[in-house]
Amino acid sequence: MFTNTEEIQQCYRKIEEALKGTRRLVVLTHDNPDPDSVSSAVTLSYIVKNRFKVPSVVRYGGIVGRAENRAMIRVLGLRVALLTDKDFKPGVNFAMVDTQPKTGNSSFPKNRKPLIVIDHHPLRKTTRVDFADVRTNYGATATILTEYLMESGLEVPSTLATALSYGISSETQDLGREAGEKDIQAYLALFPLSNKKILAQIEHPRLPRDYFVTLNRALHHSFVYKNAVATTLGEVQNPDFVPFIADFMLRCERISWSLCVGRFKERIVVSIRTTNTKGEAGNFLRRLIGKKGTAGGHGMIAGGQIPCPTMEHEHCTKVEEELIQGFLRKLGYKEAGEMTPLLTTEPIHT
Ligand SMILES: [Mn+2]
Repeated sequence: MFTNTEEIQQCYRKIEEALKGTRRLVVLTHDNPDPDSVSSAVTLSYIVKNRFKVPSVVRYGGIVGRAENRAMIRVLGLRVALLTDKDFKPGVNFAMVDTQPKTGNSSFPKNRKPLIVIDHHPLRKTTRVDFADVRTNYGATATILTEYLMESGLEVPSTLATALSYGISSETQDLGREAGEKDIQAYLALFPLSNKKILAQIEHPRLPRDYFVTLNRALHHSFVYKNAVATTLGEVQNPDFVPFIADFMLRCERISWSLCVGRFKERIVVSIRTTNTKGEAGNFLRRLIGKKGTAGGHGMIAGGQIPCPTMEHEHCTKVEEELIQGFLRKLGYKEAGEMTPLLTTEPIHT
């Protein structure tokens, strides 16, 4: 069912070796962490503490924005905190989950080397690390950590099972997006151990007013061209709105590519989603953003950011406009200027 026991045990030996001399391990998620990275981080931290007896904490950068993600941390009482300068003490080493150094989506200093990387995004040439376990055929990093947990010989706390099962289901849209046999097996192993009432609370959280404000703005600032939709959100209260809206717009009939941009703290945040399983969204967005910023992702989902230090309105608008035009051109459209509003009063021809 899982990656075979021997393989995982071998990984455990390498981790043990890498951890020698470490007084404390900080497990870092990517910025604005999603359930996949939070559940992976708390699981790795649990294993390091209990199997290797090395003190460990979980840290993130950015903010936890999405209501479901906040609910997950609150309801499960997960101990995660913002990364600060105080975390960089002598004897402290770092692990990164669901991300790698220098990808532009984490707060890990560029001049440091982490000890451990566990991820399902393609291994970067620039990734220098003592132990890397990168499996791009996995739909979620949480699936990799589930395998570690199940082979750890440790008790599987319901909290972790619940977190990981939500990590897998949210990352793969209920096992429908980029999920493989491994993800399904991990989910099935976790489900009996997870707390269903808590899962329901996480999946259906109360929503803040700005959620509705942003949704309204998104609907009025979405434009369609053939099978593509582009949404400009302007300034957002939290950057998680950008991927959320990109996902939401992709649900529109006949749409197979969705681009959403928003402005948050001196950067333009970009998300791309596609229904095309061979869409290579990560590469698509990396090429689209080019040297202007950073981007990453995998087959059907991608995210990136472009720094805009002054955040001058006209400048941002121009950058966003170029992104949208580039998006349509990369999809093979030439006359990209003629997008029509999503909320049109014109009759829709099908
Ligand atoms: Mn992930």
